[in-house]
Amino acid sequence: MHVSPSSDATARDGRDCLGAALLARLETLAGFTDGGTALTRLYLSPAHRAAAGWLAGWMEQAGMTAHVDAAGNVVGRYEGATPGAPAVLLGSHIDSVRNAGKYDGTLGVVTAVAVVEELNRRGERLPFALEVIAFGDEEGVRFPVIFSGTRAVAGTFDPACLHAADADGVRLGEALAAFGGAPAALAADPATAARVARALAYLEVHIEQGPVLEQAGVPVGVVTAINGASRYTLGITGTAGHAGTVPMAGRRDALAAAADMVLAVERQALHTPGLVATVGRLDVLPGAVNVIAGGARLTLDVRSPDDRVRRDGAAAILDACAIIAQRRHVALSVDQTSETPAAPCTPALMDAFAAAAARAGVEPKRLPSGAGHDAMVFAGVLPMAMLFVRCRGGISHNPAESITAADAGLAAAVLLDTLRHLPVQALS
Ligand code: HGY
Ligand code: MN
Ligand code: MN
Repeated sequence: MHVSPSSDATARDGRDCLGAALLARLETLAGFTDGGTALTRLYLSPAHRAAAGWLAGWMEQAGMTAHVDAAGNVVGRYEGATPGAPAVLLGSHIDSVRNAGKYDGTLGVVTAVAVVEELNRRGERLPFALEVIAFGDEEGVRFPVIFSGTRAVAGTFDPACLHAADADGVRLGEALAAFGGAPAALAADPATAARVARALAYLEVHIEQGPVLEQAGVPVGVVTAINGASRYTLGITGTAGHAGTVPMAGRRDALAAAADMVLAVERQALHTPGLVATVGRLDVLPGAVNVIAGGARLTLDVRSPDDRVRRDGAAAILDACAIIAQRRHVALSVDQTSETPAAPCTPALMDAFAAAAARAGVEPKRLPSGAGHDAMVFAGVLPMAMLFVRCRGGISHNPAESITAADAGLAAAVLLDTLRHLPVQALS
């Protein structure tokens, strides 16, 4: 990463050159997909394994030792001035949603490796080690659990999630063993993968996934807090029947009940300040044009910067769904699949990011994150902070996700400069 600190123009050219190299790496990484029209890379899938292999190779070229840990994360380590010194953890995730963009998660991993590559090129060692971690399960799309890899590193892994099954009935533990992870070790002692005991902090670069930075005309932002999130799976059981013969009155139509519930979710969130709620997936059984739906299953995602607003909002939504089920004489089951509290970022690290951005000539905007991130799993475990990068139109979880080479290069330069000026004393 040839970021020369000489003149502003030269520094900017160096950053743009680096940014173009980062985008090229991200293009290559996007090629590891599970198929479909755009990028889909699910936890422990063949595409995840291929991406992990490519990434480990690049990490080693960049001067790190690299391995896949018990939970399927790719971990690269670059020693500090004293071998075996405690590490600052850097990274993000390389799993994606379905039909994803190329930058969600991967930008944070590729930026972190590029920073190590530059330090290694210069033969520069920091007062601490660096560990770059590519988490494999941030999105929680394949299995009905989330942050499996991140929680393993943070020491909060729940062995019960090894039994979570995907849509094909494959259990997470089985898939992890096939991937090269160590489910038995995680089941016996979840702390086997924990890396926080000898870590100083966690820093993450990530696209904003919203429009705030672009509207403010600012390339990078410092995250103040990450919204909390609750996820549920709702099951609705009615009575399947012949679409042509069953009278309308008295039907127990599971899809019609689900439709009522989806609108109840939207209504509650629209009328509750600071609350967002989404039904992202709806499966219908048996799913035939001439059959009244006997069953339906929907996912529910509820978020807020305020944990009380989120919990009260989720409770109100579930109450409304129960009333709809009763009125329509269908059965309703509710399974909460995850809950992650809102996570404030560490002021000293936020200030370190802001100072580095200022040294690069950018006055960063401070903003909350509506999206969840691996960083939130480290709240209360390690000092943590995030640097956001502007993305076009705030579009994300969409193949149209887009960033510029200049912004990517700036983010890498800011991350490197933050590490060179890290207030280590303020972190203990
Ligand atoms: O859902 C989220 O906020 C993140 O993209 N996993
Ligand atoms: Mn995402
Ligand atoms: Mn993400």
